[in-house]
Amino acid sequence: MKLLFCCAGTKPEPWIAGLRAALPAADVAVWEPGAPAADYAVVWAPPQAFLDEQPGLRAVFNIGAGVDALLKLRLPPTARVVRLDDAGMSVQMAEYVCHAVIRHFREFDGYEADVRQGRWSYRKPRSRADFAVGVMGLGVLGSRVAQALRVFEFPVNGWSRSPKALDGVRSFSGREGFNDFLAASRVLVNLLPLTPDTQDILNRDTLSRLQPGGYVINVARGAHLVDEDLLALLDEGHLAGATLDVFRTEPLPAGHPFWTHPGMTVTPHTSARTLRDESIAQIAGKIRALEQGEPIAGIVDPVRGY
Ligand code: NDP
Ligand code: OXD
Repeated sequence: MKLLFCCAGTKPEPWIAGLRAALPAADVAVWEPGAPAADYAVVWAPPQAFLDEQPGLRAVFNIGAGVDALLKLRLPPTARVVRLDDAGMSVQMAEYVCHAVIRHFREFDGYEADVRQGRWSYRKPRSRADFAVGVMGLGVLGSRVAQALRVFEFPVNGWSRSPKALDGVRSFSGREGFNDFLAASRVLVNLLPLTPDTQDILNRDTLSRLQPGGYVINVARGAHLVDEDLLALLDEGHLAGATLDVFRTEPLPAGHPFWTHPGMTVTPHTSARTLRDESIAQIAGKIRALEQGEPIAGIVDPVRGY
């Protein structure tokens, strides 16, 4: 069985060594143009030429959870696209989002600014009942995030395509449930996949429906958010701030207003990193299952887009 590795911006040597150790019977190599036909591919942002050269691939393993960029390419007709299924990402995402929510709720940025100026001052405690958090997307990452927020006793709303039953999380679903979900939320966390249905979903109309003093946390994809609409609602005072980890153009271009806007916290697409060892173990386990004719989790539905 032959496996090719083709991941832009990723040092291949440790991945190749790890994949060889996990799959001793496999022939594992870094893709180069003209490579012989392979059965499986491990990819991140591969060139179209790679996929065109490998029409016989049985499965393409994406070393990320989001497959929006991969699905824009022409894929081998029989290849299943397989996303990373947690592999150590959900706990990181829960840390990141809880940190952002708590930092905002407890006004820790205000305290940091005070202390830097030598000021010992108190702020009035806020009621967490006034800070309902709405989590868009209750999949592998969103459901973990929603449950982590419940530990801190925030009211938590969740929105997904199909209804969900998560302990302590108020479930809203479908287009018909979206406006009620927004109206019930003050802090909005985006963990949707980027698909034609969800592109630009964070816009003036939807963000205006959040409770006054709303706060936006986007950890999914930059193209979910209409940048100018967020900036306008911040400037008008309907929104209190935002924490953004993902952007339409990455790295965030120099001079973009998000770098310096007060109330805005920016991080460089780092909320949930791909962990090499966990990912290799998961991919190798799935390849062994496929070789035995067994079903695997994490197969992407190309029509749904996630
Ligand atoms: P999943 O596929 O497991 O979950 C997606 C969720 O979104 C599901 O609950 C699904 O509903 C819901 N959903 C999809 N489309 C719609 C829609 N049109 N309306 C309402 N709900 C919808 O994805 P993950 O949780 O694993 O990951 C989510 C995204 O997070 C990734 O696609 C990626 O873009 C981003 N990500 C960002 C990272 C970062 O470092 N910033 C790291 C990893 C991922 P249903 O359950 O009903 O199908
Ligand atoms: C992912 C990401 O989709 O890192 O896994 O954004």
